[in-house]
Amino acid sequence: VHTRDKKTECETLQKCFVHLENTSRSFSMVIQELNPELLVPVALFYLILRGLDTVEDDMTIPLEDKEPILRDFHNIMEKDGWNFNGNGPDEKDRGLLVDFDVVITEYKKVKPVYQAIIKDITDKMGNGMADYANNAEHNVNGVNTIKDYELYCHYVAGLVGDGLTRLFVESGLANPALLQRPHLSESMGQFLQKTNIIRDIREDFDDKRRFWPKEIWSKHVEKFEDLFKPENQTVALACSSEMVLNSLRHADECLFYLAGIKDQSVFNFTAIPQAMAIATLELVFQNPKIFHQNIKITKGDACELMIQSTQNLRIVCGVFKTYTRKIAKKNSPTDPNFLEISIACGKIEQFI
Ligand code: PS7
Ligand code: MN
Ligand code: MN
Ligand code: MN
Ligand code: MN
Ligand code: MN
Repeated sequence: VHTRDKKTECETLQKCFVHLENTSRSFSMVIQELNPELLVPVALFYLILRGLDTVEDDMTIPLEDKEPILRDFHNIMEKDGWNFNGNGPDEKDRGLLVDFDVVITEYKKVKPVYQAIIKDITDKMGNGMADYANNAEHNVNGVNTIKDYELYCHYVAGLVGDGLTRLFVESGLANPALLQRPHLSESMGQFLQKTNIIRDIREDFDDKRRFWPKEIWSKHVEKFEDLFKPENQTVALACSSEMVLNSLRHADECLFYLAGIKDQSVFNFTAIPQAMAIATLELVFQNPKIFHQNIKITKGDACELMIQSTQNLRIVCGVFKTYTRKIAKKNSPTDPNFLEISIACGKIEQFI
């Protein structure tokens, strides 16, 4: 059921949707089926943050050019006609920034209350990303403490959870009580981002970016690059288990968050990425491939998850249980975090 109304869309908005489809496989579909009140605001929120992330991710942009763009992006996104040609030729979403003026034009047509939320989150995220851009204070040779790791995940994902929750509540589609429990929207973002960081370890390493915190990896290996050596596979897997455990601890709060969503289209939009994340977490758990290549859940599994996550909370809890049971099955008593992982999986069993 596409709620998007193509006939009444002007040319710039159509171009925005082309960029949405080009930049995200998983999000474009769920965004286009959102409640009409939020469809366009959330699509533009996505494109603005995707643009910001395309600057953050590009390691060919010199830091002296990158930092001011990240810090000022919340003003840049309001400059009529602005676009950016500075990405390297290999940056996958460079086309969005080359054409960014269409996003700016459409953003300015959004209801002012929604614009204010989008701008506030972009301001905080851009400044947070700049703090962590390579060789900056928090990220000299990678992230150091678990606290720094969680602060990075707050900037790039926890804040998205906050902004989306404010949009859902402002439009009457979610329980306002969610705003009194900011931990829950934070966990929705943290769970997605931490799972992404575990899965992307090889790709990020090749890009000279290190998001696994030293406080965790140093318990298992002496140098970060040792994680990738075949002779260290056992300790590297123990390290990845600790990373998985750290992410898994958000799973129960994600299910509590989903219980606060009233609207079916918002439920689907919020539940699908979480279901994909728990399946991805199971896939990366005790999987030595993560240190050598980028792995993904199969198309078939993704389809199945999409169908299940668009039913109701009970079914989504069932999906979480299915995958935490698989994690528990792979969990080994020789793993230093065996007991903790087993407890974290057990917590999910208590849900309806
Ligand atoms: C506004 C829909 C639903 C309460 C582009 C959706 C990068 C995992 O780290 O490029 O560069 O490798 O693979 C989405 C909470 C954010 C968090 C965040 C905006 C869920 C720019 C998604 C998505 C909150 C910052 C994957 C966080 O990108 O990552 C909208 C509720 C964007 C959500 C980034 C990461 C997304 C991510 P990386 P990716
Ligand atoms: Mn990215
Ligand atoms: Mn990024
Ligand atoms: Mn990336
Ligand atoms: Mn990625
Ligand atoms: Mn990543």
